[in-house]
Amino acid sequence: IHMEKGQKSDSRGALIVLEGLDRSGKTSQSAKLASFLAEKGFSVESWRFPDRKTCVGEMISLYLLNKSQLDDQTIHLLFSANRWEKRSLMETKLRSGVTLVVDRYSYSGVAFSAAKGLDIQWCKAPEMGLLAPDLVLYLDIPPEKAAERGDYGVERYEQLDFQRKVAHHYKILCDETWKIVDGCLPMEAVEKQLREFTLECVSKCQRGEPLSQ
Ligand code: DGP
Ligand code: NA
Ligand code: NA
Repeated sequence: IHMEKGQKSDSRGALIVLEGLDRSGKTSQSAKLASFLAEKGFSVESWRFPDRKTCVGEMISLYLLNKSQLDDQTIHLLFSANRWEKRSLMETKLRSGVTLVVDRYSYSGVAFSAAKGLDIQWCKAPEMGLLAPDLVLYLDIPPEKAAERGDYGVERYEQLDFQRKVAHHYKILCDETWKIVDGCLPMEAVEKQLREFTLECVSKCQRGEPLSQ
């Protein structure tokens, strides 16, 4: 969607997505990034997908905890539905000037399902029409390094061989909206790079860059 003529198009929020393998540090970095923006005086919210609190999200959570079995196509569509059920709220927030820092989005949807061998175009189809991020921050970490981090292996997808395949598919999805940050750097260095890319993006959106799908 593009802003209609005559509509005030300045100062919409930015849609900033963090992506990466499990244990890449996304979750703590998203939280830090959101607090940084809040301290700077931006109106900001921290979101994550899957959102396990909705009905669809509860089904996803049971699946991830190996408490339910679903075939690959079914869980794929549930993850996608979980993003769709938040789409209109997401648009309202962005248009009202709230920047969203989102831990995982459609790229996780495609990379994780394609890693199971599903056709990549089939995987992308249900994501079409969701809002396009203004910036994707990819925390790049070798799967072997991630596997050494605490609590690894608790959930379904935290298996080294599988995460190697996910990493491969993320590399295929990478485009010009992505900024790749070395997730093996010290936390503060990662934080600094994420802040720089984010500030650049946020000011662009404030200048009236339209939202797109
Ligand atoms: P997280 O709460 O960020 O740890 O994510 C839970 C797990 O679900 C993690 O292994 C990544 C995976 N995941 C996130 N989004 C999707 C998705 O859309 N599709 C699939 N198949 N997996 C996803
Ligand atoms: Na995880
Ligand atoms: Na996470």
